[in-house]
Amino acid sequence: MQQATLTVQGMSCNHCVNSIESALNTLGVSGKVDLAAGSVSIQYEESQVTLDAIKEAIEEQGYDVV
Ligand SMILES: [Cu+2]
Repeated sequence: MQQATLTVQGMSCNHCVNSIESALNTLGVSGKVDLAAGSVSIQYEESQVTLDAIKEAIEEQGYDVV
């Protein structure tokens, strides 16, 4: 199990949190958004999904992974 914390720009409300967390869930990634910090903590299996795919999923929702 890998853990990482991504800095994500553009998150401002609970809608953003839900969009990102459900996009991550679709990939089988457990993610937790910290709105105040502007970060997303993720846990994922490297054999199942790449960090690039996770970043892409967040960007597809309209946010920028820094
Ligand atoms: Cu929002």
